[in-house]
Amino acid sequence: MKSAITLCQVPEASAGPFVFHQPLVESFATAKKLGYDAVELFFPSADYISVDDVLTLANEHELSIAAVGTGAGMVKHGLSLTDQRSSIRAAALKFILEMVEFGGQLGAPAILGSMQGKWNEQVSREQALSYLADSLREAGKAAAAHDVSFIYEPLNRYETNLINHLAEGAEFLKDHQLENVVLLADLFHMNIEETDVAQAIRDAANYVGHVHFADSNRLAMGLGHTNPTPIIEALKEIGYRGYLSAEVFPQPSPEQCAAQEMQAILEALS
Ligand code: LER
Ligand code: MN
Repeated sequence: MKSAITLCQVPEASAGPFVFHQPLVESFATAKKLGYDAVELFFPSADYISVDDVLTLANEHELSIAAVGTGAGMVKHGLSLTDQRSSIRAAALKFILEMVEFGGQLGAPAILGSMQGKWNEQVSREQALSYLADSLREAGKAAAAHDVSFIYEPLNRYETNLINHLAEGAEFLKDHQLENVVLLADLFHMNIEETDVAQAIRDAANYVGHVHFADSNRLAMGLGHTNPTPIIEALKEIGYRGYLSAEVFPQPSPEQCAAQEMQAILEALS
């Protein structure tokens, strides 16, 4: 398993669970200094910075790009893949596919989190899940052209009412035969929703493609009450070789948070 840390350049998400909000050069340098293997990027859109400029930063600091988030499509542009308006759904899918292209050129998968939206009085659960499946199919196909997966993230009940558990996510991907789409195990969401986080990981073994390594309170691992040991054992057991990515609140400070998370990752993997 490898380590990654989140870098956010979206002002609308300045209070979100992302560690570094500083200029990219500074953030890349600190991530490298603290021993991270990779960074996970949260940008306002796919044209925020050129692929070449990101590659230059990555090469200079010997960091990989673990993944690119798409949440700005929701928090900045108000887009959702399950919106009742077809124009918004189309714009949402366009945004996601642009992020898939951007990430793909960096060898990184894109993540669908908050842009999955919610079902409501205007859009039934069945209809919303059908929209979601159609978009995941497109995104999986587009990602395959770059030899990366597309990552779908079940969220906790306060963020979506579509899919809250890893098992439901795995079943959804299987039932709809969604190729090249994997699941994100965000330990914060799972702490709220799963009966047993480690067992949920084992049960979704073939689908786990990325991990947000957050403690129960969404602080760096070690600052809440999650015991990471059985979770790491489960990840080892299923042969997970991807990232443990620090999508956590930058407390008590971004640097202290990043150092704490790195220490927890090193302990977990030792
Ligand atoms: C995104 O990875 C995520 O976990 C969401 O909770 C962000 O709102
Ligand atoms: Mn997450």
